[in-house]
Amino acid sequence: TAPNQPIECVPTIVVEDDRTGLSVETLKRAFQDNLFYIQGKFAKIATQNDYYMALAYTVRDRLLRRWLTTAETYTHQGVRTVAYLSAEFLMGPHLGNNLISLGIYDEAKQAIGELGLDFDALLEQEEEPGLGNGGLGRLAACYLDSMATLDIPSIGYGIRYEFGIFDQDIRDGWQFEITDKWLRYGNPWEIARPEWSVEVKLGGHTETYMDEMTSRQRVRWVPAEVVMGIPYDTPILGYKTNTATTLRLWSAAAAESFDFAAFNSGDYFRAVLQKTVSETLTKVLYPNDESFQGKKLRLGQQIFFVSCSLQDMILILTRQGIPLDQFHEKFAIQLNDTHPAIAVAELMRLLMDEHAFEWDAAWSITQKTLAYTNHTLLPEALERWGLGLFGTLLPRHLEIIYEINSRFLEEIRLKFPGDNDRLNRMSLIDEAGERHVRMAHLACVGSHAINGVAALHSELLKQDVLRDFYELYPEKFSNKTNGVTPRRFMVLSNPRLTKLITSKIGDGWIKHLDDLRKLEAFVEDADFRQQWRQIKFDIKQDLADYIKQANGIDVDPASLFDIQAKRIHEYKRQHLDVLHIITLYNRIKANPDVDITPRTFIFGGKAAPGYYMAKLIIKLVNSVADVVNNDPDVRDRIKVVFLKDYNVKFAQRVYPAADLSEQISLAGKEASGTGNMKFSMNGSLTIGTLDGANVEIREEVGAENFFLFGLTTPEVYALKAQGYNPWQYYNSNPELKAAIDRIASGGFSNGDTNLFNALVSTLLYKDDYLLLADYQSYVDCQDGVSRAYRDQDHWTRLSILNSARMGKFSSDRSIREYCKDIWHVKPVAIELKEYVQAGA
Ligand code: AZC
Ligand code: PLP
Repeated sequence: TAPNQPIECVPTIVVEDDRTGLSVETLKRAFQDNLFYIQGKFAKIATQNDYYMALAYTVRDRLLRRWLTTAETYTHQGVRTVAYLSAEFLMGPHLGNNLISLGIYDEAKQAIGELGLDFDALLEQEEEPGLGNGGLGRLAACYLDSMATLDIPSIGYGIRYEFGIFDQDIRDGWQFEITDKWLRYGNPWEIARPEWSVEVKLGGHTETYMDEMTSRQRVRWVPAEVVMGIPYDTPILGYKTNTATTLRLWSAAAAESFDFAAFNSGDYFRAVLQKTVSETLTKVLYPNDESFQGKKLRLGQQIFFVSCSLQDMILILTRQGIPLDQFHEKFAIQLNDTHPAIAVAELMRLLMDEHAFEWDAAWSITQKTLAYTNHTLLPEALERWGLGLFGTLLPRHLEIIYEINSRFLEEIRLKFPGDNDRLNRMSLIDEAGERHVRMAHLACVGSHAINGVAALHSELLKQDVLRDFYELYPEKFSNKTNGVTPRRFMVLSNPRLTKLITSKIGDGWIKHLDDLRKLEAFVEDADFRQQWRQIKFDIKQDLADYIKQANGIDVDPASLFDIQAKRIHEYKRQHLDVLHIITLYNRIKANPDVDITPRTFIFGGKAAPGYYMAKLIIKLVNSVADVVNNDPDVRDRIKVVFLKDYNVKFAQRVYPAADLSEQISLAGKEASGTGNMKFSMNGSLTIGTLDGANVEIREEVGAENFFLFGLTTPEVYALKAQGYNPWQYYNSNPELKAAIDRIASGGFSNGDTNLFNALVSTLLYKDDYLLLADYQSYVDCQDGVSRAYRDQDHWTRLSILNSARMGKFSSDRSIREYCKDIWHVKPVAIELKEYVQAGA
């Protein structure tokens, strides 16, 4: 052979790349490397957080090729993309979820174990990004997971709050709020992209000028303030796919160039201090769930993230050389409630004032691009901004809204001549009292699609809150029942059940949740039922250990775990649950030997800091707990536990441990609920009203497998119309009266008859949420639950059937429906590229 020919007999040495390799050995090496070179620590001085960070970076490295390939593919192909605009993304911890999506959970666990560290403790170490209040923000997070998993080109746009939802402590039974310093030790999942910053204007005035190029009058906005938006990107990896999409959150910073005058005039100090004002814009999440507070800072947050996001989309197209008249072909924008509804006016402004579009062209693009999801029927949650405040902060947007309104009212006049009431009802401006902009109306007019989040809710929108809009634009309306991701809420949070299910039906269900139906074939298999029951018991034991450590209360894992975990709100009726507990307690006090199915009542949930009644409900739960848990007559048959600080981490712990899920809102008030789905998937039975998605859950699992009680929505309307009188129920129902009396007479407040007075009198004199009307039906239904639980084998059958029939409630199904009916976006498969030459 010639001397320069390669000699074949030298074996190839394969070295797995430390940033991409997935074997246990490579993960160990990469982990140690990151500990040393990224965290700058070695074993002797490393903290738990250093180890967490080292593992997080090890995982992030493995996401990056997928992420960059996804971004490059989308850019290169100019794909149609979903932009999900939401003021809240309640993501929960990333580490475990990314390990599951990458398919290396077990390998990582082994690697960390072999290094002598506690893997679960590292997962626990992650400070969750709590950038949301509850259901609405968590839904946005589930949707990102499903869009990535289904290979849908998508980007989530939101706000990078420095402080997310407060941490809740309980002191003397009362809620105590603590700031959520989630960024304190750094966030390994995000990458700042200051080079893609944009500027947002606020305040000031507008003026007209002659545009030389087009010889037309145009409007110029001269702002009083300019704030810079810096994007921070987090990869969202789909489950076992190459697609990794992006969550892009905006952080506010001072726009230096703007205060140039102050700098030049020598007022350097004032100019620098001024910076801190801009930065407050994204300082903190408003902690109100479903109650509107017309604060200027909040409107500032809304325009800030909406303007940043729209400008970003325009830049993305511009960089690709795509003309803006194709904006609606390239982006489908979903407005998650009205928080981003200012997008209607902002997109118009950007197109007209900054890109020289004429009104009609801009309006056509705007309407074709935007779609609006409504998440609540509660009147107190509907956003309406006083014109004074609105015009001061957004003078140009107000002009645009007036123009949209005048054209819109003209349209109504044509369709409904002479109907002045209708004009007043539908106007974007509420003229009664202090004038307001109605954001839901703006969203309806500016969007091509409007949807509710469960079948009942979507119907009620059409009949009630948005009835006029439905009559005008019936074709815009549809329903998209919510869903939740089984990756986080089953695979990650319930590994034991996942393993059992997979051993029977394979793992296809994780991406095709309808496959869970195959479990029905095993319901009559006694051995399978035994395994199912044992797993539930073990998980309950773990929760019991947690309760012991967190609250110092001993609970019996064999007792019925009855859980209500969600934001505290009167419409959700945690206090109805409490009335039932007191009723059982009264029965025991009347006859200590009464036959009672042992139960552990577990509550979790935060109250909005300014919502007194919700805080009083928390105090009541804790006060009842103190009395019931310590009364020797009770003999441990009932226990009451309030677990503090309900968040995503906590949710993942409690859903799998429930026997009974409490979904007891007044019919017609809960738009959908998503907690209801998470409980049920994990084999919990539901006691619930015909509200929100409960209706559909019951349809799926079968009426015989669901504990139904309470008034229906039409009955609620009828009862209110006829003049509801809570006293009637109180006076005619001895158990109800006894329960309320025990609270009123100081039975849970050491004789203090004042403490719960506000709560008692609200129930007796108002009772907007009809607790008294639903009480008997609820207690009877609970008695049925207690009887059913005594037949453990039968209960297990129902539990299995509940899981098996939850396929509909995967967020994958919801996202497919949005794609098909609203977004018209198709999946794009990602083929992985090599960016790094191995061994080069
Ligand atoms: C919630 C609804 O109350 C809840 O029923 C629903 O499941 C969830 O949205 C997701 O759609 N709404 C909110 O959290 N907040 C607002 C302002 O509607
Ligand atoms: N908060 C957290 C942390 C959650 O995980 C969920 C679950 O969906 C919710 C709130 C919403 O709960 P619900 O649908 O019961 O209101």
